Amino acid sequence: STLSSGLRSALQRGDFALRYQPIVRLTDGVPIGAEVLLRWTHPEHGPIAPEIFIDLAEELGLIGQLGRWVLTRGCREAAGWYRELGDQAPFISVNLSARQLHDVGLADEVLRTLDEVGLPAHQLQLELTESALLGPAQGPADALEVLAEHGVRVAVDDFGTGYSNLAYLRRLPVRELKIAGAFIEGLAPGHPGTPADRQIVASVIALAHGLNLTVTAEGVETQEQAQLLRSMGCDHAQGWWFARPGDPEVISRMARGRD
Ligand code: G
Ligand code: G
Ligand code: MN
Ligand code: NA
Repeated sequence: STLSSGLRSALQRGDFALRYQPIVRLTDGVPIGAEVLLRWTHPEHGPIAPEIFIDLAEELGLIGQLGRWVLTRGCREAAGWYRELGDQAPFISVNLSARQLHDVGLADEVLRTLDEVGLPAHQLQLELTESALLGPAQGPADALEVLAEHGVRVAVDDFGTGYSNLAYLRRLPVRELKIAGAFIEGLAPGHPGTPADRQIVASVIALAHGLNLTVTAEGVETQEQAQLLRSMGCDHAQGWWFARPGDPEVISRMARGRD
């Protein structure tokens, strides 16, 4: 079958998988959060990259339905962590596309979902790219304001890879910057990108802290990168060095301190 018809029937059956990747505090390695990452395996074509099927879902007008599925499942999982661990539980970090942000019902839908599954708002983080946050649209800005007032965390995903217009940081209730993995890759000693990447990463950390935001480094693959980031004052990190995206039980086990 085609990708489109495959995606439609997968949505009818809820035939997707979610992987969870810990976001750790660099000072002590404690998992303070987990990013939820959507996966889809087409029955004939095998695993499809999220960039491809999420774009397709947007084109087909299915992103609302798919996004609700991810949000509900992710929040339900996190509600389980919260029931067990209370405020020690990791928050859940959900990616939202620009299209989802511009959906007029977003704030109501998110708040209703939190209520339904019994997850406090401060246990949810929404990740938005710079390009999604740019532009003058008042509706999405108001939705983020409402969500932030309830305690939902807003993070800028892939920070540094969008446009260099930072004005949105002044007018939106952003709590955290996530440094794109592309900049972290170059932190390895001997890597050709080292001097520039180190300067960029240091500047993003300074910018974040200057604005009272926390900062997460993504795509941390080595111990050297983790140590360097820690010494640079970066707050949080995620990447294969800590854990690959995996089963939700890995997160709860880490959070209980058994790992
Ligand atoms: O593991 P990784 O290949 O999942 O993710 C690739 C890209 O897909 C990333 O940019 C990530 O933000 C995005 N992505 C993963 N899961 C979701 C999701 O549930 N919703 C949206 N909008 N993007 C997602
Ligand atoms: O755009 P976003 O930051 O949401 O995408 C996260 C993507 O990064 C996912 O595709 C996830 O699988 C991937 N990822 C997570 N950790 C690592 C890592 O250490 N190295 C690399 N190369 N990719 C990673
Ligand atoms: Mn992300
Ligand atoms: Na990112």
